[in-house]
Amino acid sequence: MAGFTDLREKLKSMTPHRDKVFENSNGEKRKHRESDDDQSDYEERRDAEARKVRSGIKQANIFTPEDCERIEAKIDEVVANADKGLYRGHTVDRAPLRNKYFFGEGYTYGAQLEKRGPGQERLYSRGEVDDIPDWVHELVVDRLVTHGVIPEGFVNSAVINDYQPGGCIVSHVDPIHIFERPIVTVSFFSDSALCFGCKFLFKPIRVSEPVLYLPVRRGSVTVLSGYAADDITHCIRPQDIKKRRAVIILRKPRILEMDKEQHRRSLSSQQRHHPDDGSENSWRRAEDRESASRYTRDHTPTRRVKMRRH
Ligand SMILES: O=C(O)CCC(=O)C(=O)O
Repeated sequence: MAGFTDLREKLKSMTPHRDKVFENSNGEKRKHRESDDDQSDYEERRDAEARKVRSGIKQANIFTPEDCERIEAKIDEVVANADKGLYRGHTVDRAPLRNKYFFGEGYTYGAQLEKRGPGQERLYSRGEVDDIPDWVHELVVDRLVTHGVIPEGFVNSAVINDYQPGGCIVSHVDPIHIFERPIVTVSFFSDSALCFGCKFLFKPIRVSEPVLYLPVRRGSVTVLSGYAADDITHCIRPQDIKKRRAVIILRKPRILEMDKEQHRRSLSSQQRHHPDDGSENSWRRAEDRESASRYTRDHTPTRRVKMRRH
């Protein structure tokens, strides 16, 4: 039996790092470990990937500290309104150390547990979240249009994330079937970093080294498209939120073909079962049915399974 008497021998026999002897051009021999090759291959691949990510990122400093102060005061008003319960049901999404406020269009994450996950997200129907506040257009979107960052009329979804120190957003790709590119974010209150290509582990929370670490300073605009938006995940790590930070995410949701199909089907079934009596109530019922058909979150109050949100 090939037994090992010394554990160190056993470990040596198991390690993949076998030494090779290389001779360089002047005849000197030097030891080279396979692990060095692996390491440098890995680093090259990582650098190449970081370059691809960079090619899909643009950043600009458009908002002065004074602009930031005005916008931050408005964000505080949003927080106060939410605390007073002034918003519609799905405008506010609270999570530990991170609250989200959806305006214009909000999205949810799929109906049942087995159907949740990337690709299953759906837009809420119109009216489920509040409209984009005027100040977001006046103070933020219009400036971005003036500076040529986005075309006029591009934005119809504005989400505010408000992070407390240690808050985070796990690695994700903004759903490609929901949002057009680019994805535009503007940072407020404090400096932080957007990281690409991290893996999260939980209990306790740990995050792997990023492929790319991108500082996102107060007042800076970050525009993601191409590889940076579609082919690699991005996240905010807990260690990168040292003070309260907020971000406004400006996007354009696509009109979903499956939503249009569901809409068409619900309208024809509505015609069959509830011929229009012309009253305000019939109009409301039609709206409710349309809502229900597009609205895919499990509303059963007793079965709201908590999922990992970003
Ligand atoms: O906080 C940020 O800068 C990014 C937020 C983000 O990726 C998201 O909410 O989807």
